[in-house]
Amino acid sequence: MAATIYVLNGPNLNLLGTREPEIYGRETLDDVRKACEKRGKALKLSVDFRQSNHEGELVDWIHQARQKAAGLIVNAGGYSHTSVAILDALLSSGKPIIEVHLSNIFRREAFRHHSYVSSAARGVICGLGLKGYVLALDAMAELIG
Ligand code: CA2
Repeated sequence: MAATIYVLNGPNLNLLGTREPEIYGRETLDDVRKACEKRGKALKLSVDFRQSNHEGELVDWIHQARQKAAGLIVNAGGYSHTSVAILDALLSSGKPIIEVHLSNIFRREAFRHHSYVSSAARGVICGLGLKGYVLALDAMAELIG
C-alpha cells in the first residue's frame, strides 16, 4: 500500500490565485493540490492535501498524522510565525516534516523571517511557488524510502 503524505495548508491559503498575485502567483490552491497529487502518483505516494483557517484543526490533523501518515509537508501560512501550538504538535508527531512557503519569507517583512515550524522540520523550501510543494514531495520520497 502507498505511504500517505499529509500536505497541510494554513490560514488564507484558500485565497490563493484570487489576490496578491505578485507575491503568491496566479495558481489556485486547487492547482497546487492537483500538482501534488500528480507528483505523488509518480512517486507512488498517496497525497492527503488539506487546508484550514483554524489553528486547532491543523493541530488535530498533525495529531492524526501520527497514525495515518508517513510524513508531513506543512505550509502553516501566518501561523508559521506565531504558533507554538503547531510547533508542539509537529515535535510530537515523530514523522519527517518539510516546511514549504510559496513566497521567499526572507525577502519580506522581518516578522516573517522567523518560523516556529522550521525548528521541527527536516528541511525548508521557500520562494519557489507551487514548485516548492513538488520538490518537497521528491525530498519526502527519499526521506521515507
Ligand atoms: O509564502 C507563503 O506560503 C506563506 O506561508 C503565506 C502566508 C504568509 O502569512 C506567510 O508569511 C508566507 C499567507 C497566505 C495568504 O495567502 C494569500 C493568498 C492570496 C491572497 C491573499 C492571501
